[in-house]
Amino acid sequence: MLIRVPKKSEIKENELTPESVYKSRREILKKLGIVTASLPFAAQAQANIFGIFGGDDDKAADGTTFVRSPLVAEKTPYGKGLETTPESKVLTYNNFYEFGTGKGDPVENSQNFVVNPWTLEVDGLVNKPMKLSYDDLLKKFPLEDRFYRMRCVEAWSMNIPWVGFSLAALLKEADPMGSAKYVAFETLHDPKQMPGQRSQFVGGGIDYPYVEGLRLDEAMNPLTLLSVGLFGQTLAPQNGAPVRLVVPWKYGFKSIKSIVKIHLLEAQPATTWNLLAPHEYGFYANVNPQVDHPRWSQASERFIGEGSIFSSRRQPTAMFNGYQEEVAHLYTDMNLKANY
Ligand SMILES: Nc1nc2c(c(=O)[nH]1)N[C@H]1C(S)=C(S)[C@@H](COP(=O)(O)O)O[C@H]1N2
Ligand SMILES: [Mo]
Repeated sequence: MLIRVPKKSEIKENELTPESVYKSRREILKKLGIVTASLPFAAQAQANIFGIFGGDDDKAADGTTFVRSPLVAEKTPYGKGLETTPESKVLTYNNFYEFGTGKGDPVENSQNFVVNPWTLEVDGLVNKPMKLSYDDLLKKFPLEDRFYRMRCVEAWSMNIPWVGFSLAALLKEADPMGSAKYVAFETLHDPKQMPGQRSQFVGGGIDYPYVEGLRLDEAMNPLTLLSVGLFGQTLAPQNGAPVRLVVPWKYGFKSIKSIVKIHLLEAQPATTWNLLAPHEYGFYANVNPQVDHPRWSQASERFIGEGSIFSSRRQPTAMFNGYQEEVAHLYTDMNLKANY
């Protein structure tokens, strides 16, 4: 994971404009009746004639045209009191190398990604293999609001209100065999839709499909979420629609996006970043301020909140990203430095 300094041309309008100005522009557009979750092409052209977006940018201010749907979810106490990262940043500052390695590439290259129909297959060492459709993902398990901290290994963080259900609920339904010890996950492989899978250069040298894994007890922990939404609506493609993993006590690369396969097995599965740079990215990847990345410190992080991405505040990194009460017991006999 390289830390790239974005070129000026890659910086989104909403990173350069103070949030209040940016918001009031959206308000003006709303009053004019020409801004919705997805701005129709004619309205975009009209907005450009008005010079409201400026330059030759023909997209809505947050860069999204994909249509998301509202979700009904049960409120939960997770994340009470956390400061929310603005939705505009969660939607435009992303890592999803299948759509390019720049933070603005996923939103730019994924708006036509097809998420319905979708099939998520659950197989391997289970008594009841399953195939879930797009509708199953949204309706089979009761949805919950889960407001979690998210910490990328690159030392930035966000607080994101997810919608989803515990991975444990799905695994219980599939009924793991006694021999199952690990869970492997796989992202869609579709070079036609994902430019990073067509070119090693665009895709950051990763061998696709992107794969991840958890120990079965980590997968069964109540915190481990299969997310189908954020900010009360279905996921946008750049965030891993229609279904992605969220493991809030681990570095973000464990939270694999756009999953098509969940496979239970006996041996520890291979994982994408570990294959690419084994001495930098381990299988466990637990957030830990005392275990530095070989090329940078993990003691503190840049929290992405209101205001410019470049002026975000530094804050100390929390052990297990603040979830030690929920997960420390999983690692009592483990050397966390050796098992990074
Ligand atoms: N398939 C896939 N999943 C992925 C990635 C990716 O490149 N491909 N990037 C990971 C990384 S490094 C992070 S930090 C999170 C970012 O999630 P977000 O963009 O929704 O905040 O997604 C993770 N899941
Ligand atoms: Mo990350």
